[in-house]
Amino acid sequence: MKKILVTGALGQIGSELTEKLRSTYGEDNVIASDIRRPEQPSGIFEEIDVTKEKEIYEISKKYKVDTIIHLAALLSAKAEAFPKVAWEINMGGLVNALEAAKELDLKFFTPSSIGAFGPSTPKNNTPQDTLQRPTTMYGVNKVAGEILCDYYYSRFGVDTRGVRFPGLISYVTAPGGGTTDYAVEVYYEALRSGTYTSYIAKGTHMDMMYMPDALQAIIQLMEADSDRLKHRNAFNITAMSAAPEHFEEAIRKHIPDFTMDYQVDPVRQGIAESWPDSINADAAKEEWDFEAAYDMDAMTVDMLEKVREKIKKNSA
Ligand code: AKB
Repeated sequence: MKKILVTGALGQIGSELTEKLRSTYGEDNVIASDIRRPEQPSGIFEEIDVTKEKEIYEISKKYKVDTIIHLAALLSAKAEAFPKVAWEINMGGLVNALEAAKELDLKFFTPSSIGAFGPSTPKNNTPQDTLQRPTTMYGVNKVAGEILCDYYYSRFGVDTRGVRFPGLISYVTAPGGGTTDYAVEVYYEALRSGTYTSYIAKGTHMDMMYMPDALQAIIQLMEADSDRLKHRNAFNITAMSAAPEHFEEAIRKHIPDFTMDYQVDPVRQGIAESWPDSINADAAKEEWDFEAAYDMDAMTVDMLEKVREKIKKNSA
């Protein structure tokens, strides 16, 4: 990768990825884009509505990029509330981005998710290649997106690559409309009020990952030797399988009085239950050497420190 366009650059992944790419590949070699302008602009930014057929193409051409990292998407809970809009953004945006990559001969990354699996998928140690019949609109978009990206690779030779992200935990930009968002909220509430009410039930396991590992995964996969890749769209990756009580336990090591109770949201609980409890990420390790650096305890130490600083700064 030398010159990169990021769509959805103001989102949870995009805001941090853009900074990391700029420090790795050079400030002027990363074009951030989103549907709205940032409040505090820094670096090159372009407004792009991914659902407009030619906008990704025009901006990619204007800056002569060699890679598109397409992140613009609606997450699972939001997509369940607005399925038709989700289809338009998640699938319409993806096909426009893939067309730009095809026309301009660009490398291409877009994330899939553990949401690409469904209730009939093996729940534990979910294999890389397995049954995928998701029961959510987000899952339908993700599995269709994986197949579409593979199609652009085999039919048109576009160098498409992707990972199935687990729930991502970060302190810079809040996730919006996901099922795994509780795993971010819990840290803020632990520090603000010492208590958190989880909308996901005790004992509900999902794969999770700290954002630095997720960013590393994107860069490592995009820089991986193409000849080693037997899979493309998309690789299972994970750092931990966790339920709400595991966050409670880890936070209590630092905030002993922290308490957690439960008020389950049936929609997000239903989505969570349709996803795997733990996925197998051997293919990512074998084909491009991916291994997460942060486990629950290391992530919790860092999250509490960073969120504490943020709360202090915002209240100053
Ligand atoms: C969501 O909860 O929708 C996302 C995801 C796992 O894809 N965080």
